[in-house]
Amino acid sequence: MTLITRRNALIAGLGGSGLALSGCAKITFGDTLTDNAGFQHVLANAEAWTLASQRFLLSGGAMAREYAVSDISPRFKANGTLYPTGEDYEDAVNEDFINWRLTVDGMVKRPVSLSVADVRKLPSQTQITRHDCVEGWSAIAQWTGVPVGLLLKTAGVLPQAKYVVFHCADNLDGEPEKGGMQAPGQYYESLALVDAMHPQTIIAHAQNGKPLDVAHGAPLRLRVERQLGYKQAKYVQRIELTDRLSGFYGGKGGYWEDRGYEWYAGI
Ligand SMILES: Nc1nc2c(c(=O)[nH]1)N[C@H]1C(S)=C(S)[C@@H](COP(=O)(O)O)O[C@H]1N2
Ligand SMILES: [Mo]
Repeated sequence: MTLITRRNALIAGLGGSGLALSGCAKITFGDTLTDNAGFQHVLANAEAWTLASQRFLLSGGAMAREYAVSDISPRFKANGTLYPTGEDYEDAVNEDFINWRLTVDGMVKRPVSLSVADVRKLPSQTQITRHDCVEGWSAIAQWTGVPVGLLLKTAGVLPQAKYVVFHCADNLDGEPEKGGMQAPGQYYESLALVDAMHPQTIIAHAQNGKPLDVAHGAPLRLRVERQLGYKQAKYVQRIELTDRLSGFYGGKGGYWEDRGYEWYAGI
């Protein structure tokens, strides 16, 4: 079972990247994307990423279970922020996220800034996985997106970086009944580099074959498949490399971590 899953993931990874890449190369030449240095770097690194994920799979790294299309839940509950407050997000929805940027910066050699359209043109992968929320519900969905590892390789992670911080667009109220530090705050999450580089860790732009809807994190969200629901940051705008988590928000590496949850939320 595990072997078959790995093998399929490997084939999907190789085939998917190769196909998408040749498609991208065509689009890129003689087109405005040529001016986008970040985008060019991502394409140049797609092959390096494929090799790296192949090595990971062959070395026996633990993969989250993947499911069949028939297992997809008819309804996937939305949780936490369902619609970020504020005019900026409202404007972004109204203009179909054309001015939304995803930046990769901090302890990197070459900061990257991508539009959602750029992200959609990058080599994507698709995985059907189960989401487990600590509140006691689970749901299976298919996610399509760009490996975070590919984005990191493109930006060139500096040797001193240890963590990857995901900044989100929403402010969430505390939930006093859960105890801990309950002031409202900006949602954010973070991962150790090894989990960010995991071949199933992606910035997803589609759920069940359709662009993400607002309740599920439009236009871009994190999927880190071997961890719990609260790590799956929605509305991601910025990916920041750092050597310590103490300088961010409450200092514990995430909105819920600052309120008492575990930082390493392995399933
Ligand atoms: N930006 C942001 N990301 C978030 C949250 C949130 O409130 N804001 N809630 C988290 C929690 S607790 C869960 S279970 C999942 C829910 O994702 P869904 O709304 O797509 O089901 O998103 C996680 N990521
Ligand atoms: Mo959750």
